[in-house]
Amino acid sequence: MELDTGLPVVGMVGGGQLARMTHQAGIAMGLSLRVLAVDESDSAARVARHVTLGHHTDPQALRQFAEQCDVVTFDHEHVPNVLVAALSRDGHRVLPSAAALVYAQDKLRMRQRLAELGFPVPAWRTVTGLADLTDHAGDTGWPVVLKTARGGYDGRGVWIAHNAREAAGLLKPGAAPDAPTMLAEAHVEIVRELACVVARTPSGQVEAWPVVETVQDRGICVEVIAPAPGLDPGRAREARELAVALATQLDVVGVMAVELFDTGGSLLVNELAMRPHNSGHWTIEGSRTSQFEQHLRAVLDYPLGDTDTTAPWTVMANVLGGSLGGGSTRERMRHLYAQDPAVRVHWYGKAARPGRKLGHVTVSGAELGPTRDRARRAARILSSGPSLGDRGPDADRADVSQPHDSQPHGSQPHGSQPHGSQPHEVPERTR
Ligand code: AIR
Repeated sequence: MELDTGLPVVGMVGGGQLARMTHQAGIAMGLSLRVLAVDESDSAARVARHVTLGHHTDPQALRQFAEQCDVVTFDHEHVPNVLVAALSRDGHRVLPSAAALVYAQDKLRMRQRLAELGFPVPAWRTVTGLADLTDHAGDTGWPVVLKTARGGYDGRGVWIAHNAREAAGLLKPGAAPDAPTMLAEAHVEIVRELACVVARTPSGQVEAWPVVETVQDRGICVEVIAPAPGLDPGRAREARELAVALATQLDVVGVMAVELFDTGGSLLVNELAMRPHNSGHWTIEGSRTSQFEQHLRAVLDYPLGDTDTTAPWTVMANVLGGSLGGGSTRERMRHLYAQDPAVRVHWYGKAARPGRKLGHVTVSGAELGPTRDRARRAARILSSGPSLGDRGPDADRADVSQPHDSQPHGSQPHGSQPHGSQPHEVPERTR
């Protein structure tokens, strides 16, 4: 407990954007999140007051960090499960527990447990060698999805083999590890991907947000639409009930995201995450309680907040690094705010790398089409700079081609290729 405020100390292992946004939510709750970060330039380390530098795989760093905290929680799944268990054995309060977290860390364990509990999952099998992959294809047909059980994220650790030759290339005979660390899954024909984010307290209260549609590009989430458009109310109820039941049966504490495949006729569980999740970023503006606040409430065993929406539609679009375009980040921000001042922007303070999540934007509205267009356009402007088509809803009102102040950064006309001579891909670092 912080002696001067009388409030508990929450520590998060990992200093990424999820910790950064959790810290932001914690401020209003009187908290000042402790962060165990690898580097002082990590997203949350740039903004939190109490940062410990150390690696999430170092037992001593974890122990010393936990000693400063009343409760320890996570910004990613990469802390070895045995170390999470060791912290609890040493008497530290760690949430979610190692026993629950393993199902978000190890896809094989997750598939086995969910199948035992009777939750719907794609056909799968453990892969210890090429024969398992080809046998699986014998049952489900090609293509077959090959996944690493541990450590994959944002499209990494997932491969698709369309035929035996490709499978052999992925898994050379004799090259498979001794312990089963891979799994094969049926390549499910899906209509779209959905997600249901829930939070659960140690006392067993569970709240779910509306089911959302997630749009992926090469394995990376690029857009989230809340609620999922055109989802049959019965199916939406089924997804929420499934997520609530999963959180309860796996004894999860904190936020959990359940990624789902919508096959048209049924729902299948794809993946689990036990932390705030990209598919819940929309809740900062689009729900009465954000997933970050809810995660803190849950790990502190406070009663959970209301998950009702604040608008008929909310669309979140990620700003990814890597696309070449003109203009500094400041110019892009000026352009975006001039075009569409109601867009909510969240930068994570990260250096740009291709495909890296650098920030996101959120737009709420009464009609899905324009709301989605605005979110997409805003993300495009921030990641690649404005293009000729980027005339926002207020374009006639705000003359974005003539910024009103004469700062040198803003003096370029927008909408053509004026910045081509000085491409600037790396966003300015923000504090
Ligand atoms: N994260 C964790 N699992 C999935 C995601 N997106 C968040 C966490 C983590 C950060 O992404 O906040 O710390 C790592 O981002 P990056 O770009 O450094 O890989």
